[in-house]
Amino acid sequence: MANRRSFLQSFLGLGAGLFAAEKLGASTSLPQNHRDQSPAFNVPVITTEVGDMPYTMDGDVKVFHLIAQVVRQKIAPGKTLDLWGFNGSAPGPTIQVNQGDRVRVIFDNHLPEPTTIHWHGFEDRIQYDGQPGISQPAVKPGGRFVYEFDIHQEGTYFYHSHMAMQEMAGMLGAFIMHPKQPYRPHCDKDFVIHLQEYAVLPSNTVPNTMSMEYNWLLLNGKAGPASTPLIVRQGERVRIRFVNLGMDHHPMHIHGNTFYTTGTEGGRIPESAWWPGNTVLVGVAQARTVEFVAKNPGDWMLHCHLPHHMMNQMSSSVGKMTRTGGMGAGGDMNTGMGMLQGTPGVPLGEDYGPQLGRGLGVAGSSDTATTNGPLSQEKANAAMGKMQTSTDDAGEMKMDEMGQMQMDTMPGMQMNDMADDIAPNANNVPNFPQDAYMEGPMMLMDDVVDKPENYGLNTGWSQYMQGMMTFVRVLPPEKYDAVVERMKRAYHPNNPYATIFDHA
Ligand SMILES: [Cu+2]
Repeated sequence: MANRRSFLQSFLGLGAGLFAAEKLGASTSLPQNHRDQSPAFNVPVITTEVGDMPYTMDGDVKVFHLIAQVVRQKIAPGKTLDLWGFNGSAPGPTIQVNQGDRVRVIFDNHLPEPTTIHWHGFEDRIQYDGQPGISQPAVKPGGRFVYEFDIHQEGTYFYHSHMAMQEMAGMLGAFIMHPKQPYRPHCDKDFVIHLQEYAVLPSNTVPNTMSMEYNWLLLNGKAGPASTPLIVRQGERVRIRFVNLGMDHHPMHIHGNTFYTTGTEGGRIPESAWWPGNTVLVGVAQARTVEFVAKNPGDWMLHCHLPHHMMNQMSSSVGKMTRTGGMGAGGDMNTGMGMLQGTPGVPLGEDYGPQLGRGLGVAGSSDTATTNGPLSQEKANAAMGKMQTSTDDAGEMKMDEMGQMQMDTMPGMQMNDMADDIAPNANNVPNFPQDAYMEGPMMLMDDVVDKPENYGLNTGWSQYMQGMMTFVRVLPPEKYDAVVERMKRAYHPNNPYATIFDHA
């Protein structure tokens, strides 16, 4: 009881200004197996990768300092992007407050153009709604605007730039309002997952916000296998809040469990109206909250079920027609990635003729069909060179260079034994290749993406995790303790879920 009381005190902000430091620390002593009998209480949400925004107290006002800025962010091994985000990450860190709080957000614009922040779903005064030119002047570069709210709602809300293209460059974050009357039944773990997509041309670090097609699909700013699994103790009741502030809809699917949808971007759904499923469609500008009791042990996949959203760096090297002459394998970069050009300038207009998918070739040409055949080291190297590109950053390996390297000399990365993976007659089989587009499964990157949350996964798991894919790891007590012990050591002794953001 003492643990729970001190937890509540710190969580409710009775220790002024200590919220960020203490609330998660207390979560390490969450009681187990108390769901039905014990009273419900709020637990802070966990936003893997991006974490929480700290605050200070000014009297009884919680004060957050929100900074819009350029952020350099590693989204996958070998892939670093220049995004626009908040306080060092895109999405920005999560803001957590309680129903009844008075909240001030001091917003500074460190971007080179005007912006405003919209508070998505807030029922509050119009002057703090963040519509540039309508409810407030746009905040110019170097400028500041102070937002102030009386929190009377509960649920999963968002903050984001109200400039559409800036939003697509990463300017979004979660704003969680914890209810005065805690939700029942009590949840032991409460996660936030942002769903995002970027279109990034090869050798580029900047997303094309004009694109309607995407080749990088992210959970909390990371693509699989760099995404971070949700660590859960067997028997816990788990809440996951999916947030979608992108251009696509995402049917989020969990293996091995049935969840109930218990909330939307408008707050809690009455229990009589919850609906069961294993997939929930999270539309643009929506939140969907799901809950389930994690009773089945295992490393259960949690992923968007759109097939193209389970891939990284998608290219038109899929399908039989990429291996034969006679038909283009995709538009050039400009057309395939949706950059306006030509007459009449419509990316997929009739003036471009029939094409398949998006191309990764040289601008103005079609993709070159590649031949299939026995997998020599040279072929593997060539395929590597095309798969990913990266930046000119010192210290970061360019994928082109990697393509020239012997795989076995690259620390942590190995090519699979592909000779075993491709059938000798593969070229004669209709529809080949589909997921063998790397001339074999993806690279084995277990070591490259190693982190405490991945401890104990089956060797080779990273070859089959891409895009919007991660795990809910439902761990029996001993295994759970072993993983959490490693998280404590890596992040914070009292705060195992305080993930340290991996910038670049
Ligand atoms: Cu999706």
